[in-house]
Amino acid sequence: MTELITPHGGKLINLMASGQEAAAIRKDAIHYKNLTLTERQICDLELVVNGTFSPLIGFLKKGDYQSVLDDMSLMSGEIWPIPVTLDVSRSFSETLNKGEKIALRDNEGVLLAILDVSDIWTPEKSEEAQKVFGTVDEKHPAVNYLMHQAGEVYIGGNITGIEYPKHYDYQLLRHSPAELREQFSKMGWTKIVAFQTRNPMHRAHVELTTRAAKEISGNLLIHPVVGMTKPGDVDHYTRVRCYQKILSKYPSGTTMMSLLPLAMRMGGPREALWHAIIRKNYGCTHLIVGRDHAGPGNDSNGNPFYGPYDAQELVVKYSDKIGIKMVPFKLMVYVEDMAGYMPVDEVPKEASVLNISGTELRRRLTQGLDIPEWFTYPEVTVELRKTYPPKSKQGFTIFFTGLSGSGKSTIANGLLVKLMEVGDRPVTLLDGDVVRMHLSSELGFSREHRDLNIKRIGYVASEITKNAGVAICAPIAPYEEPRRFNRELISQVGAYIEVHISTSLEECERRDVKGLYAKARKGIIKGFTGIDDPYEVPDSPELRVDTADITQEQAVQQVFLYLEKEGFLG
Ligand code: PPS
Repeated sequence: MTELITPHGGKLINLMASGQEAAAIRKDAIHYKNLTLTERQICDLELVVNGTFSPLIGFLKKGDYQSVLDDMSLMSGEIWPIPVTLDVSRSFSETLNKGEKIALRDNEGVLLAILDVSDIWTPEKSEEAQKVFGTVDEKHPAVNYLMHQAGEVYIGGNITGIEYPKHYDYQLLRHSPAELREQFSKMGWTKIVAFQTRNPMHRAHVELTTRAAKEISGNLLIHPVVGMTKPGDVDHYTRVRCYQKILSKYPSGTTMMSLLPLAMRMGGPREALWHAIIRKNYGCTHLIVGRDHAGPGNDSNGNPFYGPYDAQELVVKYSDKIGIKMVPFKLMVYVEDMAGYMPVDEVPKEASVLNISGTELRRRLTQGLDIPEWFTYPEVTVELRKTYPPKSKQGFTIFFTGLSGSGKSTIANGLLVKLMEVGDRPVTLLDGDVVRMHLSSELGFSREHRDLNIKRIGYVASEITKNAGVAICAPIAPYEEPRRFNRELISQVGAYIEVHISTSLEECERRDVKGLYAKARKGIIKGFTGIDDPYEVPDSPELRVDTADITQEQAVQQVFLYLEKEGFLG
């Protein structure tokens, strides 16, 4: 461990072993127990090792943990508001002894660090939730994580870093605290205000950050979080492309950007204080804290988890003690008459004010509607439109389900041709028989095998959908559970449209194109859907089509018109 003292931000810890030490430790580590870290633990580890979390020198030990919960400080008295803990399963914890070393690895087995286990304990999770986040409501993302994803047992101890987690994205935009302090020093920046963000930036943010830098007569650090943010946030690739466009809007030489691989907790006031300590460690002198800083939205009763200015109050209270000042900001709104932005509390009473919320922005993007220039820069809109294309350009999966002989394949083939005629997206047909030949050739028709078959189809369809293509699937898919699974998977990356081909068993059996019903009735084929294996009728498909009394062309038209009505066709 080294401690660096610089004019920027005081003491800074670095837990990375030197090359020689690391080589020796790697040899010993083959005898240690291994722990594969989760995504969040890897974020935490990187920031403990590189000094972002100074004065921490490992994952919290039991005494420090309790002190953080009760007093927002370590046992040494230094302010620390968020428990940075290493959670593991009970079964793993039972193999451990205090005093042993364990190897912390990423999911490819790369050795990242060694932990000297000094404490092993079972935390009272609801106490932690209540004391740190002020609630046990599982709608709070960090409470939800704590209750449902975090392991039952915590292990605390000091860390020795061996290798930083690999980042293949934006390497030149990532800095350790020491590197950033060094850069500030080179540029002669002495007063630096940091702007923390997990969202794309627009004109209001540029206005706000410019005012903040002027207010302190200093420079600006755009410091976006690219580790883990709130589920559902705009992905960091899109955001970084937007930030890069935004950077050109500041007077040259005044502003720089660095990416922070922090795993946010959305912990409101305590998190704001954490953000302030982190920025102090990066050599900043000020942090902008706006309205509802690091707020997780509303609780189960529809009320905000934190008051809009709770975070500002807490940061101000501890500002002197932690050694960084706050630049508070109110919500910035666009005042039409003045053709400019101003803090909401400074707007003259009679003036008309404009604002576009994140939700409204998403709506406009997915419907291909105008994004006004008073709100954001055209270059930013172009980047956002790449990630949120209008429905007519998004990928989708159309999932036919129904009995053998119900007409699924015929309609799927007809629809394939219709969509090829339109020609605006690549289309892939995953027909039941074809999938069974190429993707699931080793599978039979047991429940287990059918589930596997349907989930494989769902996986392929989700990849096609994610990449803006159309996947047409046409298996029997007789069971509800794998259908629901696919719907959930695919809905995250595009639209999912379930079409139940509801042609009756009698009609399918009457057609018996392949002669399989006859065989099933005679018991030559066992476990045949509709005969001696169930078909669970979908409760609420997007569309139901019965092919008994209509032509094949009419059936295809029904599906095609549905797609048109819902805005999937240009
Ligand atoms: S499933 O349940 O979704 O995995 O079935 P799927 O992959 O669509 O395969 C159905 C085709 O396999 C033939 N076949 C059977 N179907 C149902 N039950 C049993 N036991 C069975 N054995 C073989 C049948 O020809 C199905 O094709 P389609 O096109 O649906 O008629």
